[in-house]
Amino acid sequence: MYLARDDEIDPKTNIIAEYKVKGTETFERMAKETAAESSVGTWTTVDYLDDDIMSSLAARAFALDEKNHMMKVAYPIKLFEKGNIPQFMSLVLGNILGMSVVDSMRVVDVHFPEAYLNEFKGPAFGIHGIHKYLGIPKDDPRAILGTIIKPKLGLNPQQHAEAAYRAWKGGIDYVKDDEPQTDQEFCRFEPRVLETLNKVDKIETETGRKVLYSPNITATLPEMEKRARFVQESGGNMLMIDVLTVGFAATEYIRDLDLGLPIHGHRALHAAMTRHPDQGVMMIVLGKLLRMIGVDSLHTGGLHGKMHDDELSTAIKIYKAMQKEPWGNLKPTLPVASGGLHPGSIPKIVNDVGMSVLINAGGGLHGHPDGSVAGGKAMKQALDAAKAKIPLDVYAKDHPELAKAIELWGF
Ligand code: CAP
Ligand code: MG
Repeated sequence: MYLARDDEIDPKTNIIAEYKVKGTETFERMAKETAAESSVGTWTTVDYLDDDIMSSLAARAFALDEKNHMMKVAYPIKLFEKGNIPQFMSLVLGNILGMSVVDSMRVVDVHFPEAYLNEFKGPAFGIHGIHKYLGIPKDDPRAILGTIIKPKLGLNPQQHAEAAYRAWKGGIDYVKDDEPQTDQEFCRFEPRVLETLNKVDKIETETGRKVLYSPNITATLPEMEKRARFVQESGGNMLMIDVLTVGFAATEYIRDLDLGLPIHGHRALHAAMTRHPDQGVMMIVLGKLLRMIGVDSLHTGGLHGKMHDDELSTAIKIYKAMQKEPWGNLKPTLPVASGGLHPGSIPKIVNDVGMSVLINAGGGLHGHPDGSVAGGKAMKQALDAAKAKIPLDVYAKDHPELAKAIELWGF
């Protein structure tokens, strides 16, 4: 019971999860308890659990690899309500991570049959929709350059909008609010949105370029809907949500309003689940679920920045999972590199994960010795150099803003 041979598992009718499990119990016992607790079993037998239920709904552990502490569990697709991510998470990422029979458990990856995947809407825009809005040709993509208004908090709406304008003036495509910026008395949401959207119009009139601004609507769900509709009515072109602190259901609710605004997903809180090497849920799992519910762009790790990342090959896997096409009928989610990045980071990032990415620099743009406009120029120059495959120090010889950025932050 609760165990199977690899060749008995049909990936078309099972969701398959990979777990890293450590403990002092026998590996087989931990595997069986995991499959039982996350499907139809519990800690002791109960009369009502008959053969029919077992044969149709019992999860089965397989591919037990004790040496590497790895196992897979096949979950019959019938265990899951179509289109219901919270229920999926309660089963596959739920009780089992707290069972005392294991010392630790980490959800390493999850693989979905197309039949389950295609019950979700996925991103309304995704990579290609955002590229199209910005006029980036599908057959010649370039990284999208973004910034976060810094300081993280404290600017008033006019100052916030001015900092955004300067970054766009320098040549970047996208500005976001910082993740803890919502509707505080020093910077109320509505005036911040209106002031900054005025600058969107200004820059588009001045340069003919399309630019994006994603106000952070993170709040209670009724308030998020109110703010999202305010952005839409004010002529906004994107939203931002701290998708993990508001939750998957709330994020999906906003996406399903179909307001015609791409959703940028910030992943604050993820480190509580992703960072520990033996306990929690890896970012690739969270990323797949957020792509399914339709986040258009999602932070996926700085690769070469200030925040903790798994080893590079593991971090790159997340980017590939977001960019993967086809993946059922779901559009690809734009992966976002951020955290301690600056112009010198750009060639390494596009070398690792290609051009279908968004690269965000907050301090690495607004901290430029000559200010935010120069910071934006330096970012753009670094991307131009990367695209032309010219080393940054060579390109910097006749690009002073880049020269100053790499003098200060290196590359
Ligand atoms: C980056 C950032 C982002 C982090 C989030 C910050 O600012 O705005 O929230 O990148 O981390 O507040 O630190 P800097 P991740 O560019 O000034 O570092 O992308 O790993 O989720
Ligand atoms: Mg931030």
